Amino acid sequence: SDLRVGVVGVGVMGADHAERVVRKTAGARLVAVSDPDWARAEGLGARLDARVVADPLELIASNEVDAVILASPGFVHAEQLFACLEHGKPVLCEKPLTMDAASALQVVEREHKLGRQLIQVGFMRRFDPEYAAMKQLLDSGELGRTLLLHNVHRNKSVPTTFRSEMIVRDSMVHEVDVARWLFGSEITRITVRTPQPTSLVADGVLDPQLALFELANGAMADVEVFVNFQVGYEVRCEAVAERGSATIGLGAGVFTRAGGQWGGAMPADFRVRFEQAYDIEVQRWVDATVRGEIDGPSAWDGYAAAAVCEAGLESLSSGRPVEVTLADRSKVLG
Ligand code: ISE
Repeated sequence: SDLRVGVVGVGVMGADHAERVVRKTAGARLVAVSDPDWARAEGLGARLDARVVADPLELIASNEVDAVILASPGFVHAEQLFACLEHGKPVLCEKPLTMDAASALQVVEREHKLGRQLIQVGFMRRFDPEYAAMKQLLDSGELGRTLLLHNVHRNKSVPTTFRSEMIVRDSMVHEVDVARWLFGSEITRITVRTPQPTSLVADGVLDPQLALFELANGAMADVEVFVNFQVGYEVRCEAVAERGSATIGLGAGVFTRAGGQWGGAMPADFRVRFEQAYDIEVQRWVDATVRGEIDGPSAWDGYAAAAVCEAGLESLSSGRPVEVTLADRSKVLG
């Protein structure tokens, strides 16, 4: 029988996942949704034929729910993750795992005590066919050792509530995971600097931001995150290796040349650019959950990203490099 999925938080991402479970995901069905905005939850529940549960912890505890997708804001993830662990519910938790390293490490330790992996973190770029192909090429050794990553991560625009810290914790966090995953190495130092901000942003928000990640294996990654780019949604990555480079994110669909112009269309937002990645991520998560073995980005991946972002926030305010100190993985995970 189908995996009965509940979605907590039905804003932009949660509603997209709820639709995905109903319309595109084999072996799963949507049974319940929860959101503080009752009207929003009710509208979606009616449209997708799912029960509306006011209290997210009640949805998580419900014996009608086998697995949970957490698409609530980061500041309520810790409490909801502990509830998923307490009730033994496999959970796909949208990034960030939690708001800081300490709470993220608590989640890792609490899950480890259970003796089985229940948490997958929504680092969906690992499932994007372009990123997956790049990793395969780099891992093949054909280009030699990878030395550098150059990342560009642009949103067309974000709500005025999107502050400087969220640019690190909600957006740059993807490049933190991409760097850890492509290099297979931890980030040991982060520096975040900002130019004179764009005038097209709410007062006081430092946008764009430039970051430098230094990794334990000696490699480096630089990132431009610009969340009010105005033109469209654009995520590019170039890996520079000893005998060549690989670039993804140029996919502009059909390139046209007409009327003295050339170019292609840009997607409006991440749900369009990464639709396939989200589809693959959720299908793979359902299949793994049904098999009883979560094999996607782990709570440790979420913790490591939270620790790098916490150091990134410190560097954002000081403008100076900040060392990233992780717990001893062999001690924590035994
Ligand atoms: C959003 O939460 C995402 O995860 C998108 O991938 C990212 O591009 C966007 O900036 C975030 O707000």
